[in-house]
Amino acid sequence: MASTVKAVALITGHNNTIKGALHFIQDSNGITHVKGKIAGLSPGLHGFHIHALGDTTNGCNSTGPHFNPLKKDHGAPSDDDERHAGDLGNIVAAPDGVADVSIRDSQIPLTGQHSILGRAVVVHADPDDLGRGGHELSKTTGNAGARIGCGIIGLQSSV
Ligand SMILES: [Cu+2]
Ligand SMILES: [Zn+2]
Repeated sequence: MASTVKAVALITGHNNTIKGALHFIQDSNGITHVKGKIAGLSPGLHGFHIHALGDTTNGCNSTGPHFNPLKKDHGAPSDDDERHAGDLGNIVAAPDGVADVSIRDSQIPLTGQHSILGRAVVVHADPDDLGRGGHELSKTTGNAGARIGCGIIGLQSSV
C-alpha cells in the first residue's frame, strides 16, 4: 500500500515579522497538497515558489532560482507544459496580513528524481505575473520582486 509522505517548512523573514508554517502532504497519486498560514505580509498577492536550493546562509537570497528540473520558462501553475516545477503562482494575504495557503500541485513531489525535499519555499514582496507581464523578468521570475520570507522543506514523520 502506498503511504503518504509528509514534509514541513517553517517560514521566516523580514526580521521575524513574517512567520508561518507550511505542511506538504503527497498523496498516492503523486499530488502534493501545500497547506498552512503565513503572517506578517502586506495585504494582496505575493509570488510563491519552490526555489532550487535549501541554502539560507545568506537568507532567502541564497536559495537559488526557481526549481526547474525540466528547463522550462517561468509560467503559471496551470501551464502544465511550460512552467518551472516550482511555479506555484501567488498567495493572497488578507487585510490582517495573513495568507491562508491551500494549493494542490502535481509537479512538486516529495519523492523521486524531482523531489522538492531539501529545497526552499519562498514568498515574494510583489505579485508573480505568471510569465505574462511583458517585463524582462517575466519569463524567469514572474517579476515578483524581493524574497521576503522563506523556509527549507524537510521530511516529517509519516503516520
Ligand atoms: Cu520565488
Ligand atoms: Zn518560475
